[in-house]
Amino acid sequence: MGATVTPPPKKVNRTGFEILSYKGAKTTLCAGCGHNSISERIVECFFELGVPPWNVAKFSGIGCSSKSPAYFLGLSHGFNSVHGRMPSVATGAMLANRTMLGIGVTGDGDTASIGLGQFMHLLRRNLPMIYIIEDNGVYGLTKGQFSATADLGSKLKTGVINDLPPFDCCALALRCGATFVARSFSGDKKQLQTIIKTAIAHNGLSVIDVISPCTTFNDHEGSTKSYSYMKEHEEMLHDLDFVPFYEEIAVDIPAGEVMDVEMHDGSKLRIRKLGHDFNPTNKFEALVALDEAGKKGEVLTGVLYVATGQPNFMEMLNMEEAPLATLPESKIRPPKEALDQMMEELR
Ligand SMILES: Cc1ncc(C[n+]2csc(CCOP(=O)(O)OP(=O)(O)O)c2C)c(N)n1
Ligand code: SF4
Ligand SMILES: [Mg+2]
Repeated sequence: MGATVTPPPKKVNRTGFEILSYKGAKTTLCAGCGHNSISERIVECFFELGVPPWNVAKFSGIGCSSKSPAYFLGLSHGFNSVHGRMPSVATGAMLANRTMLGIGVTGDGDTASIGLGQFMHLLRRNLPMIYIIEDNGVYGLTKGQFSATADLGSKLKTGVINDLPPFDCCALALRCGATFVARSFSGDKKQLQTIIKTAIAHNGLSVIDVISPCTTFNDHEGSTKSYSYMKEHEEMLHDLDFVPFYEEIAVDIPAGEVMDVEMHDGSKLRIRKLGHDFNPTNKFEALVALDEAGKKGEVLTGVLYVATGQPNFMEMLNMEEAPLATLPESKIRPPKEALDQMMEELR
């Protein structure tokens, strides 16, 4: 008889789940599409932080990007809504059950073209959810027309040049009230992971604009959303680390080089200066930095703004902690006397 081989123990997270519990269906997106890398980062972040997948609600609109939620967190709740209308669906769902951790994944077309009005109202409400824009500058699903985030002068494969100025979703998010605003690149595994983990810990709206090249329609010479353009023009604001609340690491850090931002749950976003003297708690600095980078054709990545301690939409509305569907009749129906009094007043 041969010796029995014991398989290595399966890696589980702090809540006892394997990474398999965080995966979704096999992707149907094109090979090399940036959106696939973002799905992989979402899987890793939720697994590593030990978030139970059934406590997560996924939302999307229409587009290649909006198909992504099928490819991560297969055990979570999900709603694939109408083109550009994800914010209102997500707002309703999150109000109905504020115990859920909400994550929306959408495209630049879904957000900045048809969905711009919905996006702006989401921003001013500080709804506690993560809102990821998979930004490739085109409508990938409908064969690569320019979207409203396409840069001035960017060229399509057909040779057509974009002659309209872009909407910068991060600048909009800063101006209209989001309390965590970041930009990253689908090809930067570590930075994107840290940003998503921080967004998971943030109590408010987190907008993450991820430059996510479309290999089929917008990854050529002349495009400003291609892998090669990003490699040459990405300008990192800082080096980032995320320390979860359950894992405090004591490291000796020379004063002045590092800034820790304490998140709602006690986790820390650790920000180490690179070349820039930049304070991500100052919204005005972020807007100026974006404007200056835009003029030079650079793409600034990192955490542009973080404001902790601001009331989120549910707190402003003084909503019940419990999901609305679980409330007893005594809490959702006015008593008979109140109805009688109302009728009396209408007489
Ligand atoms: C109301 C409506 N208008 C137009 C369309 C056609 N349409 C489907 S996806 C899409 C754009 C998708 O672009 P984006 O959100 O950037 O996602 P990507 O495919 O680039 O990831 C459009 C215009 C639609 N499905 N519904
Ligand atoms: S068309 Fe573009 S955005 Fe859509 S899956 Fe293919 S590479 Fe990705
Ligand atoms: Mg797009």
